Amino acid sequence: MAFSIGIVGLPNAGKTTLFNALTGLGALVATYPFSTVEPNRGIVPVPDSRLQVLEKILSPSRVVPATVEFVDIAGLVEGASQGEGLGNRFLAHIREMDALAHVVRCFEGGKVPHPYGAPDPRRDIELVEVELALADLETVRRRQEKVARAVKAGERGAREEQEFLEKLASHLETGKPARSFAGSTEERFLKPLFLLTAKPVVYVANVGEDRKDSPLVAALQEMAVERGVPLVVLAARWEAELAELSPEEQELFRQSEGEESGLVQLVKTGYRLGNLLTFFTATGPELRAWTIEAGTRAIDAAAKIHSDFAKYFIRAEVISYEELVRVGSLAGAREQGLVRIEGRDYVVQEGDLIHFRHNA
Ligand SMILES: Nc1nc2c(ncn2[C@@H]2O[C@H](COP(=O)(O)OP(=O)(O)O)[C@@H](O)[C@H]2O)c(=O)[nH]1
Ligand SMILES: [Mg+2]
Repeated sequence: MAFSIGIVGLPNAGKTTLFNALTGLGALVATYPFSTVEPNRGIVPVPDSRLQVLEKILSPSRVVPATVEFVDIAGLVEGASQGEGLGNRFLAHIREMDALAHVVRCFEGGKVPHPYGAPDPRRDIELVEVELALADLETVRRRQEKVARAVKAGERGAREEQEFLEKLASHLETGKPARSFAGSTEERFLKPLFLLTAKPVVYVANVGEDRKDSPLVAALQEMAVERGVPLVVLAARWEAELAELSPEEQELFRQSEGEESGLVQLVKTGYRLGNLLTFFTATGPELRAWTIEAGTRAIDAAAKIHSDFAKYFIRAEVISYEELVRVGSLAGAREQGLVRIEGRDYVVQEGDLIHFRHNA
């Protein structure tokens, strides 16, 4: 399953515009067109310049980048945590996500009404986070009832969990997200709750064109730093318009921008939220980037490609991206003994190029 990032935010923040802009990214990363699973779900290639370098060295006939899934989650209204409006469905959608991209409106835009008058990043973020924190509070309360019974029954560890839940509940009651809860070191109690506000998040400042230095962005920046949340600044409408041009035209516009586009930064940042890493395979004609969680063993990485690769696993032949690039050819690397033989328990590293030997 792809790593999925839910786009959340107040109405008219630019969520759908951003989603549409992301659909254009497929055109920029050759050979992997953006594909829409449902109207609001799309698979987006992760831009990775290493693929172009490897392509030169290995001359594959096909290149397949890693992907992430973005989901445009509409339906937030005040009271969503109480099941108002589309509240319940909204919360259920968020629960399925691995991470969140929280779009915050930083464009004034006279014609586009703001649900609370005018944009105010701090208040706007808090409105969304409070709704999510309240929904989490419900979850914690339900768990507290169970644990109270376990404490009565004298179950081991129940008292400890009870204390943890009490502190967590008071934290959420103030509208703060679980991810900023100091006690979240208690992973074993926190994780099974699947709280919405424990999910990693990136803030997205949606600015009007050429307004990357507005006071609204400055306010959001301050908040992001306070909370240790990464921030990406982009102009969703401009990006969405670019997305409709041909890849060549897009390149021209982007070159004149001179920096990595906000959209690319967002995909990369979203990917990083997942504690994920990328390894490569070059089997037959295909060069491909794969996504795994950091700490994954070779045998589990093999299973990701095909369950038979794991079942009939013999060994992994591994070279790091840096070493391969330094030597400049796979044959050369082999001659120099730089292609390592690793067993099933080898922990895959970022940028490894792996050839799995198996007798499937
Ligand atoms: N002026 C301006 N309008 C924008 C910008 N981004 C989005 N919009 C407009 O704001 C309105 C709401 O955007 P939409 O993406 O539908 O918001 P959503 O409700 O969060 O999905 C649309 O009319 C967009 O064209 C922007 O950067 N500047
Ligand atoms: Mg929308």
